[in-house]
Amino acid sequence: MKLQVSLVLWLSLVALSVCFNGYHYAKPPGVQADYIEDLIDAQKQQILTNVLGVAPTQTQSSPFEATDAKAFRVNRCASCTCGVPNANRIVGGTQVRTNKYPWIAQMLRGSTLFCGGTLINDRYVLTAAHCVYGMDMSQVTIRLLQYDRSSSQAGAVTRSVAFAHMHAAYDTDVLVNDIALLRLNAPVPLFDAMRPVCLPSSAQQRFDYKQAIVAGWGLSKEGGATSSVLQETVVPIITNAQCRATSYKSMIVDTMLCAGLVQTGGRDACQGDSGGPLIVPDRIFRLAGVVSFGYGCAKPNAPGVYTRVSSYLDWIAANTRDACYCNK
Ligand code: 4AZ
Repeated sequence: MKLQVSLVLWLSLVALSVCFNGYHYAKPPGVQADYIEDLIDAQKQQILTNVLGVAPTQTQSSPFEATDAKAFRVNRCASCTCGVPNANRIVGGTQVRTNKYPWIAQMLRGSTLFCGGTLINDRYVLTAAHCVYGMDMSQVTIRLLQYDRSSSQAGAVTRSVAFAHMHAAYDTDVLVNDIALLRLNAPVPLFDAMRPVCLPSSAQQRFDYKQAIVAGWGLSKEGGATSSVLQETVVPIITNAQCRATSYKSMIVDTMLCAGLVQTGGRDACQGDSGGPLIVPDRIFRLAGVVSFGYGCAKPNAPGVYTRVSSYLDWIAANTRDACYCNK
């Protein structure tokens, strides 16, 4: 009896907290907020242990990768599909320049684009810590769905940064943990052409030897000019062992990822692309890396270095609990 009352009381409190948590989208039937489930499970275990003196046997199977003990648990409360690009459509014989990668964000100070970023849910843009470090974020604007910067595109979404969460262990000397989350001042409606990217499926997803796409409005060559229209290029992801055999040597740590043409160079991210996405097609597009640094741009023996997103899934989940992720 005591057990039932406690459980009912707890479940009512959780239901109330879900109602007041500011969800922006109706939760589709059957889709449960993962971390709420965790809380309920933990509380149930505690109550049963208190009452029965023993913990119940675990019968419920996890909806996440069974092998991954620290599965990435987020609140999947937006009814959308992450990682789906927009197709270019032909309407009345005129090509409509749609935004192929709707998750790509611009970071602007005044009208100057200084970094990129990636929308990962309805509230947060993931970027590089060095795009945030020492910056007065009240002066920064985030813009989405503006593939051509020279036009004031209809449909562009503009936000300010309510809070910048730089990784606490970002180290400016060795450039490790070059990752930051930007909480937007208002959620982004995830309808029509607007979709976030998908995150890696687990901490084990490495993307070695995959062909990835890096995109941004940064310099189109070293010492050149920024681009007005979004540029993209395909770069192969190499292993960290291969990357340590280039000019970077031991500075490449496990939480970094390298991509580029080591022998010839010629394709790379460059200044202004920092913070932007390195994405890999895996049925949908997943964010494998955040543009971090490099010796110059597109040089042989100096591939682009990225923050390895799969190393930060727990950190991302823990710091985006108030956001809605796509449920598919
Ligand atoms: C930069 O300065 C930068 N070639 C970003 C990426 C790369 C080089 C420089 C990679 O923001």
